Amino acid sequence: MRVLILGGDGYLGWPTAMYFSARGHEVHTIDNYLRRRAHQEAGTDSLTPIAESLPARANPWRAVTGSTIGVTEGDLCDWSVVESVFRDFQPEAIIHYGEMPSAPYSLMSREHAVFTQYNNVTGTLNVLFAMRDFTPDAQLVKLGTMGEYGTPGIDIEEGYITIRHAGREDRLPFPKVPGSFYHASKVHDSTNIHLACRIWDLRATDLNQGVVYGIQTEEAKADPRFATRFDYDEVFGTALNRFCLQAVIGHPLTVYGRGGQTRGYLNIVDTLRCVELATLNPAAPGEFRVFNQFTEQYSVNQLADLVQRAGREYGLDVRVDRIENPRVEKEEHYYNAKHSHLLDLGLSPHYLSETLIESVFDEIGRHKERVITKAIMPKTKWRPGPLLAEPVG
Ligand code: NAD
Ligand code: USQ
Repeated sequence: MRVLILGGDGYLGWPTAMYFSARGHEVHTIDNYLRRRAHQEAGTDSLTPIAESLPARANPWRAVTGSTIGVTEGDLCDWSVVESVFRDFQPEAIIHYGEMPSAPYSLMSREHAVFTQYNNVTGTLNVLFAMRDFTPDAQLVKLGTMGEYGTPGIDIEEGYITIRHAGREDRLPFPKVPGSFYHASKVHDSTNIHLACRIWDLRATDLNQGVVYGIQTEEAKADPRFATRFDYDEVFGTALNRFCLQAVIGHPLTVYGRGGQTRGYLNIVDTLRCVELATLNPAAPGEFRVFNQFTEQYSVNQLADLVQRAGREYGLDVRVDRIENPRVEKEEHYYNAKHSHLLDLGLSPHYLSETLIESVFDEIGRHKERVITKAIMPKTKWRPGPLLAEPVG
């Protein structure tokens, strides 16, 4: 299958490119290095050293495996880039990771909020028009987020809910209450993709993904030049990855507020399998399918406990600090999200265990001299004003 991977230089995009290439698909990637530039501007970096560009990753991949991963270094917001790749490559599947993925980044300033929504919504609109005009039979596999739903006091369904109102009933998109301008950009994308499916008969799967953890995939660990990025800073690092790194370098775990914030989590190897399952079992023409893509639910406190226990086994002295929450979010809440569609398609989850955390510790330990400690404590607040310097409990 001809598979186009948007955001192919990213934490998830690069391992996905290798995964599909290793399985005999013809892979092409697009990326404009937004993530790399954001790190340069902030003085932060990936923990793992990664090759300096997509061609510098794709060339050794070809030398070792004999398979080519095509590269376009360009911006999805630039129509001429999107148009020429769709015309030339004629993708059968488009896997879309190519967006600005950080909630704190989108709350840094007015400019960051505007940029996030412009970048994410415009890039996706360009992709939808390119599909309509050049590859109407192709399918879109789009990375959305569980954060589109927020934390409602009812069970979260997979995309749709049947509502009875004033004596009538309909199956409608599940209500969305996103918690950042980034998460809101994904809601806007979902609305636009759903509309495009209805009016142009496009096929799409929205993968509402939970928080991803882990570094190693089968392909990424085969050669140091195939490594994916691993971020732990306050802007791009995600909860469990940050906690693992903090444990290894002896930094207290940064639990925000009361720590009851519950989210869906999944291992990076399951991300690749979920995307593959969605791609190999496409939506029908006109169908806008939604899968909730995570394997387990944890509160922040439960994650901190797990990392502390695994750390003890590993010989680390792990302290947990409850610090002032820089975000505005519920810190104790009901959370029960359905996630059966990908299991029904054949997903066998890799659940979080202390053994797995210890292998993440190993990998972090190998690069710990690269850690930029000043990048760890949160500075970005949802509401203006200073943060408390001391732990709150
Ligand atoms: P990432 O930043 O590492 O990857 C995104 C890639 O897209 C980057 O390489 C970036 O340079 C590129 N990009 C962004 N805007 C672009 C544009 N306009 N043109 C071309 N390239 C562009 O992030 P990630 O963690 O790999 O996330 C990938 C996708 O998955 C994102 O859409 C994110 O919202 C979603 N997601 C991630 C997680 C997670 O925990 N990592 C969880 C749920 C959803
Ligand atoms: N948190 C802490 N301490 C930290 C970091 C985070 O307590 O050091 C808390 C946050 O306050 C939040 C939870 O952990 O309650 C998750 O935060 P996160 O930074 O790991 O995840 P989030 O901001 O939600 O974003 C990440 C990805 C994003 C993706 C999302 C999936 O960056 O691309 O969309 O996870 S989800 O959370 O399901 O929306």
